Amino acid sequence: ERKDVVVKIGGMTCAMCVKTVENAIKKLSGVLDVSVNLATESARVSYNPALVTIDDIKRAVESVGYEFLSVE
Ligand code: 9UX
Repeated sequence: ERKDVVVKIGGMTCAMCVKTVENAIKKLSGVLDVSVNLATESARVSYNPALVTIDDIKRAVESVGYEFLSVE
């Protein structure tokens, strides 16, 4: 199973921020694909909902110091 969400993220201001957030989300097993966009301050995440929850993604973002604002 595969689910796609777009998550609004606060606090990213440079390309390194983007990489940090991308890597944090990628580390979760069950995440299939991540693409973080600085201009729109968001991350598109494809994941297996049997293995990963939105709350896991939230914790991953917050653990590296950024804000999880909303899920679209
Ligand atoms: Mo994006 Mo942070 O720089 O020191 S990684 S602002």
